[in-house]
Amino acid sequence: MKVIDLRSDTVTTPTEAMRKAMYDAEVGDDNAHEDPTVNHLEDLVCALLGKEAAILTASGTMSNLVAALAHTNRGDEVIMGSKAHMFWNEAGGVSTLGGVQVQLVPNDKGGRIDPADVEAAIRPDDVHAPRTSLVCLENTHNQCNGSVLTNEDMKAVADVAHAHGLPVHVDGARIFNAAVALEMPAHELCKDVDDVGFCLSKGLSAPVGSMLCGSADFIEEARRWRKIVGGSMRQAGVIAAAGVVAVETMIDRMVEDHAHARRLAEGLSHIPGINVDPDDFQTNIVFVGVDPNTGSTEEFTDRMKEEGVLTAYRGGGRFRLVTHREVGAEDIDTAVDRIAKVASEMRNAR
Ligand code: TLP
Repeated sequence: MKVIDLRSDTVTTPTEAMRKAMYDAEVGDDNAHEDPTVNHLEDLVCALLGKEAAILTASGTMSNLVAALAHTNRGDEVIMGSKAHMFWNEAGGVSTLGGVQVQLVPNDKGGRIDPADVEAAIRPDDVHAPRTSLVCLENTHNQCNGSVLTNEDMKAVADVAHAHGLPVHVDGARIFNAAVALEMPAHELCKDVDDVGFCLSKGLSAPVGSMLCGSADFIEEARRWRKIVGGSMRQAGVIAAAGVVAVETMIDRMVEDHAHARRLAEGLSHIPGINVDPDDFQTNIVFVGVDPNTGSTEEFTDRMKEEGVLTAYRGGGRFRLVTHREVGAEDIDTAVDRIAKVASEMRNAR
């Protein structure tokens, strides 16, 4: 039985072209900013994101962490959405290592935060209050069905933040999914925010790495913080070489992942016992609700695993499926059939 791995787009493996580029990569010491392949990748992503400077980090978590560390001081406060990956899934790094606390404002279904809520959350200059020093957005928004923030959504928050002298960091782990879904260049999408981190190792299929992009001053500061957290690598051109292939060849094909997510959601929407509205999904992430009359989400996803369909983010009555380069249309149809079988067997057993 072929296993269909829909746990995440992080499961994608490097392409032949990436492996070859890694083998052939010209390298130097990136700790001294002397690796020609890393420097080339930085130039490419600066042009793509419309920012002055960039650094390579080990992961999306590290990009978010060094961004927060570079923007804040101990005792400060960071504002972010109530469903932010930075809050839920990054082991509390900003608090643990930065000594900052987080204030959450509600995320709506589309992953947006309300600029009025941000305004209300900004602390007054008062000895009793921590200092607000950063506002974070997430685009696409993982927990909110992979939803896309438009340039206007991000600008509305950035206008409030900037009026208070605060920078805006975007956890853009999947920013190119957003740009592709909006049919808009990423630099246009990100022009009103200060910095953006994005992952090379998700839908872009590179094996390792993330890029953080922003102003030259900010990236200089982030470079220090990357050193402090142990993320300043040496001959990192071996990693960057795959990143170059990723940004040059893997962005446009994401339309396929989005079409497959749509096909998946439509197929699943006809299955009794689970709840999926295809209109909820704009990119490559599909959350599926399990009707309590069918059984528990844990039971359902365990059964799916036995049928060779892997999922993640299970709990709270739902689980997540993510499309990527290594699942084709046929795999999607097979996954739908297998999930239909599980749903029917579980319903009949009750
Ligand atoms: N997301 C992963 C993990 O949560 C398991 C996934 O499978 O979706 N920001 C966002 C929005 C992310 O979704 C992720 C990873 C990260 C940051 C962190 O990236 P990594 O895993 O490279 O540290």
